Amino acid sequence: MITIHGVPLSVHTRKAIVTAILKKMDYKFEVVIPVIPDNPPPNWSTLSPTGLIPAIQDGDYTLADSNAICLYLERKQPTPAVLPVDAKAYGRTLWFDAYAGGTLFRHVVHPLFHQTIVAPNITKVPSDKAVIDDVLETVQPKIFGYLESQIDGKFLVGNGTTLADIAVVSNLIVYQYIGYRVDAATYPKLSRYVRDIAGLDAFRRALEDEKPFVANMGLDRSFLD
Ligand SMILES: N[C@@H](CCC(=O)N[C@@H](CS)C(=O)NCC(=O)O)C(=O)O
Repeated sequence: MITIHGVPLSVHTRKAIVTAILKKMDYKFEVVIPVIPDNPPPNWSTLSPTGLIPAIQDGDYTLADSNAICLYLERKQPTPAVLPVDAKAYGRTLWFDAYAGGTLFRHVVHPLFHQTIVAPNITKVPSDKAVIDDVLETVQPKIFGYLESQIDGKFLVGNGTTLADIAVVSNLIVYQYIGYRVDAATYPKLSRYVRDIAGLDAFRRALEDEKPFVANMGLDRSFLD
């Protein structure tokens, strides 16, 4: 059985969890919270050379990085596939996974999560309102506008769930956990898309398992009601 190390409500850990659930792979979970000093286990730098979550263990094999992990799971359990066979669809899927991690997470979700949750609650530093305002007013509109322009149907790529949906929606769940909403008037396709993908069985199960962590951190789960 695979062990997934991380926090279930983290953007990148959820990617590994949803992929494992979709593929009906057995996994167990070990909580590692890198932002809490001394929380990671002693062998953490071996499991995750970057120190980031998630990392997995499969027997004596270890692997870090959500993208590497999801591609590993895809090879280990090819069906149902989260990567399309068609070359263009495959490329588009990898593009959205990269965009989700390198742009949506890095420039929107991570700074908002850091300023609203980590700074005031964990590192005990006041939130920087200027950073939050810049993300919401300048950065986010371009990114959400781009995603809105790319949605044409239930899924980002083709007719089924791919790593693109898992990566993008995993980000937008955390975005909503911290109290923000994808405005349906400005982004009607994106708002509907997130709701639909978060309602898929694999996401629902992952989100159900996150409940205790969400409650413990005082996050906002009302968008899932
Ligand atoms: N490229 C990495 C990014 C992982 C990442 O940024 N994880 C975040 C949580 S979602 C983390 O570990 N943050 C803790 C920290 O920054 O110390 C992946 O896809 O796994």
